[in-house]
Amino acid sequence: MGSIEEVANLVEHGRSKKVPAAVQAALDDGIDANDILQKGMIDTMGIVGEKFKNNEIFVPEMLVAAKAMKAGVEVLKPYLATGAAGKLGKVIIATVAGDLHDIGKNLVAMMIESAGFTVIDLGVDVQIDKIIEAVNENPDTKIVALSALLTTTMPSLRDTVAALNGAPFRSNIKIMVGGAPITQEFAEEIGADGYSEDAASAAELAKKLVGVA
Ligand code: B1M
Repeated sequence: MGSIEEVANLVEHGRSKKVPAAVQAALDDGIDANDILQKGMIDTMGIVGEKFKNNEIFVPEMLVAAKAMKAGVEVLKPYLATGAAGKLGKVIIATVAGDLHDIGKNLVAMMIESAGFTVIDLGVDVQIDKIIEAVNENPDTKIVALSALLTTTMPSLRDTVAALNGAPFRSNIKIMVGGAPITQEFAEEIGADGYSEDAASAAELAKKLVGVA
């Protein structure tokens, strides 16, 4: 019998090898993929983060939990993806310089892709020059999507958006930002075109920014 509790327990304790089978068992028992993602994985990472903050666990435990979640997301992917990829244009996505967190960014990339965009994922800790270069190499880019997960990398997000705002191609692209410490207010303050709180609303926002929603 599969259950969300089992997935959550395995993710929390970083049991990467066991997570895929537990996710599959939950799916086979008819549990909704979005519930497995939210309650079994995203909420669990919240618990992991709290334990880290309280010095109950340390960076290695956070890292193995992240790896376990990634292994689970791989199984969920086909159940979460819906649309035909590519039709709505190109999105360049990155986690900003200094920031190594990629789970949220990967989920956003997956949802945007399944909404119908082609996603170019530049990865984590991406320097400003690399993002500018990627847009120059892909002049048909519609959106640059930037993720920041640390309060200490919010200035990096600000600098990246400022650089994009000063680039000659600015009028051809939209900039969207997100990540746990980011707010609508901060997004507006740094001159981004849009902010969204989670991966599902990021896909909606992307469509809105290109005028199809
Ligand atoms: Co780090 N970490 N971490 N960490 N980590 C947090 C973020 C933290 C909140 C934990 C805590 O203290 N409670 C804390 C930040 C505190 C702060 O900023 N004030 C923290 C810290 C302190 C650190 C280090 C500094 C620890 C250290 O070394 N002492 C260090 C920094 C490294 C660096 O980046 N330079 C560090 C390292 C790591 C690991 C590498 C070990 C690992 C990341 C592995 C990986 O990503 N491959 C890790 C992890 C796993 C976490 C927690 C536990 C989980 C993050 C996560 O994946 N969440 C995290 C605690 C937490 O989040 N509660 C924590 C699940 C994910 C689905 O959520 O990323 O928020 P999230 O994405 C969401 C939304 O934010 C949004 O949609 C996503 C899906 O719904 N979203 C967007 C994200 N990007 C978006 C873009 C958009 C729109 C929406 O548009 C473009």
